[in-house]
Amino acid sequence: MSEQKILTEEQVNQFDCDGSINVNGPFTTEEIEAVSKLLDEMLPFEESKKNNYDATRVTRDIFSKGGKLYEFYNPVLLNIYQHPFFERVAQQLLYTDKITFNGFAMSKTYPFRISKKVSGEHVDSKYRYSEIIARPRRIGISSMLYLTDVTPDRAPLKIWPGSHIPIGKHYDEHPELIDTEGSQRADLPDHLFGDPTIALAKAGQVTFFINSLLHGASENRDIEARKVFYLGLKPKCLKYKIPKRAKEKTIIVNFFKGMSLRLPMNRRHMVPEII
Ligand SMILES: O=C(O)CCC(=O)C(=O)O
Ligand SMILES: [Fe+2]
Repeated sequence: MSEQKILTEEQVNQFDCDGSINVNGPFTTEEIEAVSKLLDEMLPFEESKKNNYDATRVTRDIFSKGGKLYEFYNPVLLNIYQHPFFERVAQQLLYTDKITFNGFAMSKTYPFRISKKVSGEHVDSKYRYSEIIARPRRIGISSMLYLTDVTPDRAPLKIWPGSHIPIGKHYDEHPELIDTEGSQRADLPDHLFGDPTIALAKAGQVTFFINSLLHGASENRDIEARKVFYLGLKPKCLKYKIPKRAKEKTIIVNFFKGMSLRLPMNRRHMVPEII
């Protein structure tokens, strides 16, 4: 295990119980502002013609929603995701030295008055409890780097602490329900998950959470947009899963090949192998 530990034992334990933690990131105000400015250019407000379009959350990612993969090669973004901070934290949370990227996204959540709907309550992936408690864990985790402060009004992420545990036990009993997709709350077992908490943060902080934790977006009732850069991480030994809604597998393979060439030599081990 790496010498340089970022999280305290309490934080690691909290992640174990709650399925999420919020921590201080390593970036300077200038670095955060540079990404924030870039997101304004990359994610301008677009009125969609589709009725069900989620206008609160204009996102380009590698899996869907009109993602333009080359945008993630932007040096300002590369400077962020190549930072060893994410790898070091994931090493502690997943109990392995060998970590790879597991997905990229960015979002700008516009104020409610110009939005149509927010993303519902869901899990991003389905994991068995046995996979969560395995060492290394056999799960993916997400990190959300906040580029703006997140106040109660400014679309904080809603999280149901500890919900990954009953959800994981459900999938231990029903492994036939597991696929490469997430699930909406309505399709999860009828369990009392209790009240959600909201993830408040300062710009530059990072929320890490288990992809099978029940969570959801909330409305932005503020006047400023909320901006986030998302980085998925996984243990190297866990297969990179290409979701059904992804375009061609070769597009993803080529995206990561191009990323490898752009990363500094000593960061290339973070690129996942796609098989
Ligand atoms: O950004 C948020 O507040 C929630 C986003 C989310 O849960 C997702 O995209 O899967
Ligand atoms: Fe999600």
